[in-house]
Amino acid sequence: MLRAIYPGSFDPVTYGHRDIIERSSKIVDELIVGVLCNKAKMPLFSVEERVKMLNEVTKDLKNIRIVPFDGLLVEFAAKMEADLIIRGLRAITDFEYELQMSQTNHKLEPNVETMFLTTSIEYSYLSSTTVKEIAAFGGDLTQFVPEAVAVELRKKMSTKGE
Ligand code: COD
Repeated sequence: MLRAIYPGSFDPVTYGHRDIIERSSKIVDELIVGVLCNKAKMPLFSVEERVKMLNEVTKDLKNIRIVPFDGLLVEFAAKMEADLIIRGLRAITDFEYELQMSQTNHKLEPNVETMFLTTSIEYSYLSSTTVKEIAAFGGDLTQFVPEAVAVELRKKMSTKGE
């Protein structure tokens, strides 16, 4: 039984994340999508909102669990009895951060390996940050996030600053 964790902020989940989730779910027996609670990161969406959107956009996938976490990723991985951490790699700019993170995690917990999936070409430019910026200026979100997420983004932007 191979169990992996795909951790992230998912603020909000994009088609890029969804693609990594779907591809990973075919490699492992169970995939736990770990959603970081950390309020210090000042996310646009609460952890409950991010979990809800992730549940919605992965409802067609069978071997997935969406679980919020706080604290160290390796401690969460140990608690979940995961064998692997999965991360997505877009451009070379991701590499330095990901290398440092995987090496730190390996020092902290040598039993958990990190595996990288390279982005699909059509999503290589896509990030939650870009999506939030497009939403803030009322741009078309169709190519970037599933409709359920676009609805939540539009709602959030219209109430922001109220
Ligand atoms: N295509 C492919 N992959 C993508 C795309 C895309 N278009 N967009 C994002 N991704 C990948 C990212 O590269 C990443 O692997 C994953 O999806 C999630 O991305 P984000 O941006 O939602 O999440 P991050 O990178 O902010 O998540 C960071 C963590 C929450 C994993 C990290 O901060 C963490 O582990 N925190 C806990 C504290 C801890 O243990 N710290 C020590 C680690 S060194």
